[in-house]
Amino acid sequence: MDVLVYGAGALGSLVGGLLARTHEVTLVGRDPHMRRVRADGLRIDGAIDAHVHPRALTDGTHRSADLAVVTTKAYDTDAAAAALATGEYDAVCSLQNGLTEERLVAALDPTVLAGTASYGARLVEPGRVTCTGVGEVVLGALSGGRDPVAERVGAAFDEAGIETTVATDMPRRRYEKLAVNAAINGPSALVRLSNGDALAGPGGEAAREAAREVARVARADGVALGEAAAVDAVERVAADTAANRSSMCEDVTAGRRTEVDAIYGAALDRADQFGVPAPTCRTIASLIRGWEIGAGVRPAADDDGAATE
Ligand code: KPL
Repeated sequence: MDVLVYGAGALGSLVGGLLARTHEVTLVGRDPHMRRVRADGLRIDGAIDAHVHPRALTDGTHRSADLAVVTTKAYDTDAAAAALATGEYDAVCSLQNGLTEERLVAALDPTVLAGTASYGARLVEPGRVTCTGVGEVVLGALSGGRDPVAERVGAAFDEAGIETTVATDMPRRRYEKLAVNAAINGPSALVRLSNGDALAGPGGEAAREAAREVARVARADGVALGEAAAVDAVERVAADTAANRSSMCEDVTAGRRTEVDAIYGAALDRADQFGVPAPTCRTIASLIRGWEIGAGVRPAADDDGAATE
């Protein structure tokens, strides 16, 4: 299969690099990483060892492939969609945090698959990504059910040795992932602790409550996700990634913009739409947005604390 990976940061490079063991892969990312991959190939170390030679570009416009995998930060989704809209793809699959797929659907003609990836990845230097944990890719039709395109993409991932599940219940899985992100990412970023320590400490109860709120929003949206199931998923991911720091914790530590809007913003938009109270998610969102404004990585705030770009 011909695959273009749009957003070759840590996770995109890992997934793209693993796919490149069996498929024709083009990575789209930033220099100096792309320059190094072009010159010396991409080295994967840590839990998986590989040295592969995908194409590496900094411009993802006017390309074509069987599949585009989107792995950008959630706030770059619209830019990714605009670039992909200039090319030709049979299918597009998001492996991003947050509920980004609807934005891809709004901008693109091809089938958009929903996906999650629990592989741990760290871009240690240009041209080298460390796999910090072998996880799983789950993908499937955005609105659920069986989908022949998802089956084909799942088979291609499997062929490349990526642990893959083709799921028929992506609406529930997307909300479960949102609950996990809402529970772990904000609280761990606020206390600057690893996922395990953040959940075990005094912030753990707020984290679990954020997950319960997302489960209530899911149910109001017609998706059967119980509060206990959402909390169980949080405990499982926190245990599996106990020593890792969440992407939001890494972003805050590095003084970068976070995915607060795609995670908490998405949950709160839906909470407001369905009239579900979500005070914990709202508090976490306002604290993270407040940090972003103070750090100069977010424009001034309106009354809700949302950016007024
Ligand atoms: O998705 C994650 C992230 O760091 O962004 C984890 C920590 C696995 C769950 O919130």
